[in-house]
Amino acid sequence: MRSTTDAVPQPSDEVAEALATGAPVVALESTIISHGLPQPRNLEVARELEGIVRDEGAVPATIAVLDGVPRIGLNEVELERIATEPGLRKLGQRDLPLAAALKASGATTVSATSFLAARAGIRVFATGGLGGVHRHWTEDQDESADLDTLARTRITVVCAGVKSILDVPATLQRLETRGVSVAGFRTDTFPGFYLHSSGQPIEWRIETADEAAAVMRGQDALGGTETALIVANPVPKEQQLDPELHDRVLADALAAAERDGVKGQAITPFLLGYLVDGTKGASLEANLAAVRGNAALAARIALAWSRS
Ligand code: PSU
Ligand code: MN
Repeated sequence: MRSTTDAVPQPSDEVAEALATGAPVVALESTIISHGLPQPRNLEVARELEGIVRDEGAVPATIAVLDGVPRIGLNEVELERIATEPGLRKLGQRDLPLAAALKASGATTVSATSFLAARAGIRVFATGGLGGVHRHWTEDQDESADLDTLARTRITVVCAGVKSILDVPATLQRLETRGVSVAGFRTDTFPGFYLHSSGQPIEWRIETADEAAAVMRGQDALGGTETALIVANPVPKEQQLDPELHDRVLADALAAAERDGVKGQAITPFLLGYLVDGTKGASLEANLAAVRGNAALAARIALAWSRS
């Protein structure tokens, strides 16, 4: 039989040791670094997120594919590659076997990161905003692979909702249809990524990291299809983007994407970049505030999970 070892997720020594001893570990994605944030801020943020997870007492595991190998936990030099390497690919779950075979490097989206984290034995993952159903879905059926992966992967994703560039009600509907559990963290409405609230109600609310861990135990006890838990953690109101500015610049961004024919994998980075420019960096600050909060909460959930 041929060896398949190259495609097997490879944890760093630190992550392997943490997993072996049952210590808390938090997975972090890399597409937000390579495609979601402008340079040189992206490298600072990559380091900062790892620091936040450590300060809370958990081990960070930033995930990416380097020279075909899925890596779980990156060192300083590898993190720098993700932040600076020109033309780095954006890899969803379906791209992983191709990257492995062709020894390609790429940053992993929520779908690829969730898949690899779960395979490596990591249960908790922090990101900014999930992908979802795009506006104009009826024309091009653009729905992020994030949703499909979360419908069949046992992972807890802490996020500030889904990116507000999307059709949020349609995305929530898809999560319901696909059986993905959603809980608001100290909120009754689904967060709006850059905004504290998207205005969409959600049915379940939890107040503590221990409650999140209890839900995770419930998932395992019930068995059945391996589905994810989304812990929707809003950006604090004081740090959100001004809603009026958000709506105005987003409308411009969507019109620009349509005019320029931006589609597929390129549309999310295009719209996020447009918002950063159009808000003179204010959207970036709100995005970062959301991600920081998610990294800290994910670490607290990983701690509660490791104790349970
Ligand atoms: N969250 C952020 N910024 C990002 C992303 C998430 O704050 O750039 C990335 C994630 O990797 C997510 C991806 O999986 O955007 C969604 O891309 P698409 O819509 O092409 O599936
Ligand atoms: Mn897409």
